Amino acid sequence: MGMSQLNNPDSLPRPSRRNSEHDLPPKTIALIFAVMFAGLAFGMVLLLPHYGPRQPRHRSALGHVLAVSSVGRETNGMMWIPSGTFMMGSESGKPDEKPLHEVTVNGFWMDKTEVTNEEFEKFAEATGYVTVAERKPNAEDFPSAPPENLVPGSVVFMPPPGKVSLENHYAWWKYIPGANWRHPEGPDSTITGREKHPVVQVTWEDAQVYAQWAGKRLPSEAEWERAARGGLDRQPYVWGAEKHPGNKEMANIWQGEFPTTNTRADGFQGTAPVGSFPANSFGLFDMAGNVWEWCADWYRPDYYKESPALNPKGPETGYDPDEPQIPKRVIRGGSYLCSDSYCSGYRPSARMRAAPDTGMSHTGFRCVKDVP
Ligand SMILES: [Ca+2]
Ligand SMILES: [Ca+2]
Repeated sequence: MGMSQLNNPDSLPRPSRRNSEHDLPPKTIALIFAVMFAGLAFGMVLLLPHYGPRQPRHRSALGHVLAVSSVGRETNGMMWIPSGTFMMGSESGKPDEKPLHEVTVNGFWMDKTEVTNEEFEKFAEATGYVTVAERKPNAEDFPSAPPENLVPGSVVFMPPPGKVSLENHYAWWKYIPGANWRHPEGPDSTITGREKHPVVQVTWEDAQVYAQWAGKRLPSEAEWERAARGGLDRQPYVWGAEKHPGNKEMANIWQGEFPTTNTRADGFQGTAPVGSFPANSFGLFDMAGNVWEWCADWYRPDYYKESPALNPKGPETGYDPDEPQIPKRVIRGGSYLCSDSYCSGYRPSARMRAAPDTGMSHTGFRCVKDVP
């Protein structure tokens, strides 16, 4: 069984399969499973309350059962990502994904899912925090903007009525007054009924404040990619090599012609409730698609040429050649707007960047935590 199958419940070893392969008498099988489940229960009692590195995976059939179970090593909605060495980047990806290079990161805990509206609401209620999009922009920060444009708001995806050049992203991104995390598409929109959807319209600064409040932090870009790959080596997708294993849609992305025609083949036009698609081998949901996720690092397209091999934390400053005047932070994982014709940003090696003071309707975050 390949590791890519670990996230597919249909591929877990089953008693019937083992029985037919080895032709064991029923009593022996019963004994094996009694021992297995007793060991499993004991293991869970030992493991669950503790922080620390996971046991190494075993390759036997029994080991697979245990490995799949230890992937469920969860505390307060966070999964343990064991320390490890992996190949970061891609040989065949975009220039900023090169060179493919070896990186080692220490173990850490990571939120199983993107932070949801419900979770962000708890934070906002507890702290009274007002997000960037809810504040009136300062005239000093935007000296060239006419005063009537200095109104709170955020950037919203608005599909253009017809075919447009993919070079001009202003054709589908609009600054909408009154858009913020409570009203993701503008003042008339609401998050009611979207409690389990990822929060959007949060800036890097908003995400930082939330993380601090939660006793967590944003992941480094290397931690994010290590977690997204789920222990798979150099695979194009977070679930493995095939785009549609078993003909299934594995992530909430965009099917059809971007940005005009979304066929919703995966069932979702916009964001989906977190965890609507299979988890990766580390038990993390939506590491491909749904919403982009803020990372702690500054973005530089050439960073991989010089990044340290151990726990890289990103460059000292941000640089986006397309907008050199605006330093950007890294976002990862792609979103419901990622199509193969346009960004393919849901690949685990794909890098993207965004202005840290700007919220968007396709960008959220999740947090990580170190071993205390
Ligand atoms: Ca979709
Ligand atoms: Ca995501």
